[in-house]
Amino acid sequence: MPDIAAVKAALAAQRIETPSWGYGNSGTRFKVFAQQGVPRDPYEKLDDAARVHAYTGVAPKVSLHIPWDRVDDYAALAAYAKERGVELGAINSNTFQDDAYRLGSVCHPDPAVRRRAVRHLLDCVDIMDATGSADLKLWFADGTNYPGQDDVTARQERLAESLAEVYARLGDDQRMLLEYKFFEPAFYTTDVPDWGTAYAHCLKLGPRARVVVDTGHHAPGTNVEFIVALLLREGRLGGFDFNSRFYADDDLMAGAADPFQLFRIMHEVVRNGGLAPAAGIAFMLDQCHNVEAKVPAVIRSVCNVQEATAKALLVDADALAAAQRDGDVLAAHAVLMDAYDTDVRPLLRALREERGLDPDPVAAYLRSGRQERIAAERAGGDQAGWGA
Ligand code: PSV
Ligand code: MN
Ligand code: MN
Repeated sequence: MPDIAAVKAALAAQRIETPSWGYGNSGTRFKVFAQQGVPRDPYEKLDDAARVHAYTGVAPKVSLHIPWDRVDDYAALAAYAKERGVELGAINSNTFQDDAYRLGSVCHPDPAVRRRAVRHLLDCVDIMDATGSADLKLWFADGTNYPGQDDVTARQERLAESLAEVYARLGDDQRMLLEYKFFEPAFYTTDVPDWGTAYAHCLKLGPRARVVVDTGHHAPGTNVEFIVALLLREGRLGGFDFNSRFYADDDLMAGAADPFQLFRIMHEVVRNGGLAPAAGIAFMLDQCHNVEAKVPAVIRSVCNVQEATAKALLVDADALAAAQRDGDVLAAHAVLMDAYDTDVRPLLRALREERGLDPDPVAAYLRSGRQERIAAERAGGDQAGWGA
């Protein structure tokens, strides 16, 4: 049976990174519903993220999105984060909102547009130098809508060339994390549609290029945990963008739609050594809270990832290996389900109390009165970035 002290130590050591854009107003292409008290600038986003860390104890990093989080002085922003007990995490690029990118960015047929996109990615690396961020996270909206619109192979070549230029600019301690997504906004071909395409590019680039698995970026029925196991085995899993999907890229709270899938993913992470810091797996959230209150939603998501991790840590690895060796299908499945069916909330409550935290982070935040305070103080809060 797993040693509970070791399980607790692993849970206390896990780091979950929250996205700056999760704190801002967001919505669908139909409507952005403004909420009271949302941050008016990147500094206030960090204030919110710092509260999430204060209540959960495991969310000390914040991903930025450029240019949504544009400031004059990134070193000052990093210092501000530090003062509040958090640090800046992955820098997310944005090559999908300029008019110039109608036919793509790094895969665009026009070299001038590609140059503009690469310039932006290089600027993001400059920002990483200033903030001390280790990861450049790339998601490209590139693709085509109609058969024949562009040459699929030529687009791959342009992509490879662009990525190589950016990769060459990275420092020794910096990584490139390449995200894939099977469709949207392009509907016919997408230039990085799946893990295999991302992996092929990463392999050519070098060891500091790794794949990001955004849990919302797969076709229904895709076995995401298999992809996770495979990438871990190859040493090319860079991290996760956790969120939930019911239909497409829904960006709902992690663990809300399919907690069992999140458990299965975390089981592969634990089984394959992905929790160890040396594995270099970034556990990030990539979510938008369109209709629910934002800070408590991020806290809840962090707790959901913790719960899935706790259950995965409770899998009796010896019993599982023995049952698998014996070819005992039912016993092996039962070992996994025993862990999944365990109510880990008491364990997590105890862990938080041992660490001087409130056992119920969402309730503690809501009780604090901060939500009402920021609603009164922050007039005219900003959008996460859509339309920025
Ligand atoms: C768009 O699909 C997306 O949700 C990607 O997952 C990125 O990670 C995120 O936006 C931020 O650019
Ligand atoms: Mn993502
Ligand atoms: Mn997405």
